[in-house]
Amino acid sequence: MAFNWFKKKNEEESEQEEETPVTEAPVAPSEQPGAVSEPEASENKQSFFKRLRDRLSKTRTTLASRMDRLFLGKKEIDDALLEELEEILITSDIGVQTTMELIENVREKVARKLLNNPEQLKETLVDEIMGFLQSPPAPPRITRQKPYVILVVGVNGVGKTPTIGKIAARYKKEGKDVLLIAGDTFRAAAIEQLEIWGERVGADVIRQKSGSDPSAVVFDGIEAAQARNVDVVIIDTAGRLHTKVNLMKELQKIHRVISRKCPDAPHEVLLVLDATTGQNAISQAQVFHEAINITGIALTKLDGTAKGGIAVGICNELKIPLQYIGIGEQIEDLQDFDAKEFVDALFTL
Ligand SMILES: Nc1nc2c(ncn2[C@@H]2O[C@H](COP(=O)(O)OP(=O)(O)O)[C@@H](O)[C@H]2O)c(=O)[nH]1
Ligand SMILES: [Mg+2]
Repeated sequence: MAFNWFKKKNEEESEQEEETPVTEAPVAPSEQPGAVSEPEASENKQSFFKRLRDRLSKTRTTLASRMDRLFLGKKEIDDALLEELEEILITSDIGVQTTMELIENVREKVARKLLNNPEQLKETLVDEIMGFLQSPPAPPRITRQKPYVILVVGVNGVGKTPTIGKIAARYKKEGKDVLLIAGDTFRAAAIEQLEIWGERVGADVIRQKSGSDPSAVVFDGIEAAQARNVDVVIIDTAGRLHTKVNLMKELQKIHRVISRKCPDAPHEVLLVLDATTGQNAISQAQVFHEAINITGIALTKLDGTAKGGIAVGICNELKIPLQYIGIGEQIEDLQDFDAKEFVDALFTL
C-alpha cells in the first residue's frame, strides 16, 4: 500500500511526538497563496495525513485492527469467518445495506474461486470499501461568481457553526472576502457562537436579534454581501428537530429568498452530519435532501468516534458528494474528503 513513508516516519517517532498538535491549515499546497518549496509541501502532506490517521484511531481499532485479528492464523474463508466479519463491519457503522453488499461480493468471489485465503480477503475488502467511498464528484466551485453563496444546514449540535468557521478560514486563506449570516436565530447563543468564529477568522457577521425571522436576516445578509461586493457568503441555519416540518419549510423559504436576490444561488447547500450519531446520519440526510437539494456533505467529529464506518454508508447509500470531514475542534481540523487517503489512514496499521 502507499504511504510507506508514513510507516517509516511513524516507527521513528515516539507516542508523545505523535500527539504534538499540528498548526498548519489543511489547504493543499498548490492552493496556498505564494510559492511553497517542494520539501515543505511534502512535509505538509505528511503532517496532514498523520493528523488524519491519528484522529481516526478509534474507528481503526474497531474496524481494521479487529479485522486483522480475525484473519490472523486463519487458513480459509468459511461461513464462521464471514459472519464475524459481518459483525465487525456493522459495529463500525458501515451500515447493514453496505455490509450486506460487501459480504455478498466476497461470497461471490469465494464461490468463483477468485478468493481463497484471508490475506487476499483483506486486500479485497479494502478495495471494495474504496469503491464504495467513491461518492459522486462535487460540482466545480466557481467562486468567481460574486457572491458565491453556501447555505449550511443540519440538525442541532452536529457542528454547523464550527464547520462554517473552518470553511470561512480556508477562503480567507485564499485571500477571499467572506461574510457570514447568522440565520440560526432560534437561540441567542447560536448567534454569539457565529460571531466568535467570525472574529477568529476575520469575517464580518450579519445578524439580528434572536427570535427574528431567519429569512429576513438572510435577505439583509445577501443584500449586504452584494453592496460590499464580498466573494463568499456562508449562511448558518437553525436545526432543531422537534418541529421537523416547520424546519424544512423554513429552509425552503430561506432557499427561495436567496435565489430571488441572487439567481444562481445558493451555489452550495452543505449538509453537516455528526459521525458519532452513526446510522441516524443517513436518515437525517434523506429528510433534508427531500426538502432541499443537498449538494454536499460535511461529516464532523470523526476524531471522537468508533463509528467512522458511517462515511462508507454515506457515500454508498446517499449518492451525495462527501466533501469535507471534521477531525477535531481546531480551525485546521476540517479536511477535504479523499477516499484513498481515508482508506489508507484507516488500514495503515
Ligand atoms: N471533536 C470534534 N468536535 C467537533 C467537530 N466539529 C464540531 N465539533 C463540536 O461540535 C459541537 C457542536 O457544535 P454546535 O455549534 O453546537 O453545532 P450546531 O448546532 O450544528 O451549530 C461543538 O462543541 C464543536 O466544537 C469535529 O470535527 N470534531
Ligand atoms: Mg450553531
